[in-house]
Amino acid sequence: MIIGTAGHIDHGKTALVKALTGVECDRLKEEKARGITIDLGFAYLPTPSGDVLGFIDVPGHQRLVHTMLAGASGIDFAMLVVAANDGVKPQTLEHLAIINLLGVSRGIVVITKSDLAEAGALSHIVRDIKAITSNTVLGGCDIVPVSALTGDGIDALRECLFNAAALARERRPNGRFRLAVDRAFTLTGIGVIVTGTVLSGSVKVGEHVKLSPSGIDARVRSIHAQNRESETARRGDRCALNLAGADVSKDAIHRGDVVLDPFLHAPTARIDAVLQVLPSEEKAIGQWFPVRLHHAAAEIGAHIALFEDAPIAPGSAREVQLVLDEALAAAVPDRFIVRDVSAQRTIGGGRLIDLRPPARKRRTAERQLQRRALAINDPAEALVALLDAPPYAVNLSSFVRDRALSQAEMESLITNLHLIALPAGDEITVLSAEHWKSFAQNVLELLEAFHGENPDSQGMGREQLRLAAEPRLPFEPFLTALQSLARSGARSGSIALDGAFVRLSSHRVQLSAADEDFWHGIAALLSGDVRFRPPRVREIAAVLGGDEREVRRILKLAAKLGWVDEIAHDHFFLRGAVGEMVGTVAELGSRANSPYFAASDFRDRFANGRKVAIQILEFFDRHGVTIRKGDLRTANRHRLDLFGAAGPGLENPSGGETSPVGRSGFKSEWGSEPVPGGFDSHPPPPPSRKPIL
Ligand SMILES: Nc1nc2c(ncn2[C@@H]2O[C@H](COP(=O)(O)OP(=O)(O)OP(=O)(O)O)[C@@H](O)[C@H]2O)c(=O)[nH]1
Ligand SMILES: [Mg+2]
Repeated sequence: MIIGTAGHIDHGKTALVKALTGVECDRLKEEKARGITIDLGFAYLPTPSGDVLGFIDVPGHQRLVHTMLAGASGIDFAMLVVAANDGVKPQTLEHLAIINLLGVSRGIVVITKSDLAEAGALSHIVRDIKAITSNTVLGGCDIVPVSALTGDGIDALRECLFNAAALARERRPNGRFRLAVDRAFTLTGIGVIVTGTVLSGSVKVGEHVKLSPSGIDARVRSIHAQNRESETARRGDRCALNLAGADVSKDAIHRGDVVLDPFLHAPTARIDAVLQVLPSEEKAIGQWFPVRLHHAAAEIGAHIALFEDAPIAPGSAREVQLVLDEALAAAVPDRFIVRDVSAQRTIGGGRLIDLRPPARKRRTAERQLQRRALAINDPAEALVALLDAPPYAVNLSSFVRDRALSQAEMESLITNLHLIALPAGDEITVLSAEHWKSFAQNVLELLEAFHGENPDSQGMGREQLRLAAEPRLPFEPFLTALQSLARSGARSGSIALDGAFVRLSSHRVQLSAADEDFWHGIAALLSGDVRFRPPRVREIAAVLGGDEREVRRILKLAAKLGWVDEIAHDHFFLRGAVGEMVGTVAELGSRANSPYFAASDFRDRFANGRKVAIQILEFFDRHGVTIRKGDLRTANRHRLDLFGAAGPGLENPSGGETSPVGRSGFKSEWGSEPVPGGFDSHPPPPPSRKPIL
């Protein structure tokens, strides 16, 4: 358990910690000379049960509230100190307000200097203390008088703290690792040490971490947890980490940085929050109000953006957007405090609810619904509410990252809430079972309507389908969703994918017998060794002895059906050959040291001459398969599957093997299997069914 002092200057906080632990926290020369605390002090006290209590001693000076905040944000238990001979003073109130806003729900009030109390004074002070704490987290807590000078009451107080520690909820190391740095220094022969409180998760010696927001990589060389050498640092421990890494130095690390699991590194400068304004504030908080934002041990300039025009009245709470001067390493639902820009007073504080809010459309009804869901502390409850608000699909990977949840916690969200997970690349998008069902239904209805209106079309363009389908999914999860539907469709006969087109499995475009014969004649001329330099319309007509216009008509029809692609005017390539060439683009574009390739690199693979090679590449440019930069190009991995499927009715019409690189290109595009698959996956899978992640 970490105990933090709080209270007005000179009220005896440091003397109290010394009386309890024997440790003198005021070590700086200036602190000794002036008799005040300037920086945070740390002390430890072993308990009879073998535990260790950590103490953070903070300054009471009104100009050092920012330092008090850096210390107070890592504590579990507050020890609010009031001197018997001085009573309640401004920083007694300000520190109490801060403890309250930080949600430090456990604590005690200690009346110090009881030896200086005049007769009858104690009862007055107790009355005042009850009055100021009544509507705060410390309301109804114990109030104990002590004297650090005579030792009166110290043993009883120590006993109280031991009891509180024993009652403390066991802090399981849940979430991913985060430690808020309050000090960084170098120890001769050891290296860089950072100290701070572990906010979530745990870390072991030897593990890799990142410093955020700087992004510096480090390895944990050794750990001291609660003042003892340890293999692990856990949530709630005060720790010293010895960090090693090429860019790790004392000067590169600052108070306020966060050491974290590399997965969590995603600093942000715009955050939605719930802000509670203190009743002591004289004026309402208006639009774009400038503040100093305190979060964990960090302090950053920020502005408050309101979602409504009316200012926030003192004593009330409102959702706001915090726009920060610099990026911050935060998590939901971390607490924060805001103070005025001249650092004279605390204005209010609250909870962070969304680390990546949109900059625009902040006031829409849709966004309000999302904020209401995001403001829920419990991750499972928040996710359920979020999945029930538009757009009904949530990027679970960023949801769990921004709440610092572990992989196991993410998996149990999917299982316990019976979510449909759509993995795409490194990210997982989820839908509720109910919305997945309506999505699947809607896709079927849209395709049916499309075929009705376009009977001779191969299918609906998948982007057109994506934009029409409800709920609307982002591009990559949408592809995974279609794959899933197509796979389940193989059993229940529903949808099929032909490259960039989607159709009902039952939909077939029929050619007349004569056209079919003619097409087979043409296809034979386009396939085999010549598939990368096939004859043009005129040449085909000459060979087959047919009319050029007829050849063109059949080829245009075949193009509509996705069997061929018109690379240049009157120059048609079989879809399979185009797929193979995309495979080569994928291969050239994934070379580790030179992902950009020249037209000649491409031409050399197919021996089809410079002019044709350039026409093919320009065709790929138009379809977004390649990205052009001057005379060079690279592959656009999001489009590599556009020409993935060969035309129906022809077994491998190109007559060649599909290049293995092309195949792997498609595979990586589709990512892993969706979970669970398809229409007939309802009712939701039993909880025991482990998601494929
Ligand atoms: N008589 C008496 N004096 C005390 C007691 N506790 C502290 N003092 C004296 O009060 C003065 C201030 O004590 P500190 O412990 O430094 O006060 P503080 O709250 O830590 O002050 P800041 O950290 O600067 O806010 C010192 O001169 C102490 O010796 C006490 O119980 N009795
Ligand atoms: Mg002090």
